[in-house]
Amino acid sequence: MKKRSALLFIVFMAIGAAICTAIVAAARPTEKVIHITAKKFEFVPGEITLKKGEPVALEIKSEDLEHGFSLPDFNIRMEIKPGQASVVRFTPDKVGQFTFACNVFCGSGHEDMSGTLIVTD
Ligand SMILES: [Cu+2]
Repeated sequence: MKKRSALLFIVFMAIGAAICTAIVAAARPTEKVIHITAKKFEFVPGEITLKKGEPVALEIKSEDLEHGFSLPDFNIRMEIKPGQASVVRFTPDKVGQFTFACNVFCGSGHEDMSGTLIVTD
């Protein structure tokens, strides 16, 4: 009898743990993934539209040489090395139009290497 209650206890604990895991997974908001390509001298896409409060992961790859990605309104700054994806996660907390740009000198068109982030309500 003792063995049986111990077994029941283990089964209940396992079910409880499974339920807790499912609740935690469901509570985590789904993150939107945006793939961006950086190349001389543009970002593709050059315009990104996001929703305020919606978590996002920007996955940026360089097609040629080292670039940067700077989005000062959201305190984002990162280096984009060729051959590897750089990922930044954030949740836009304000609505508006914001400029992102390359902040690593990459050649004579570097100054024009920028894009627009639109955050809607
Ligand atoms: Cu650049």
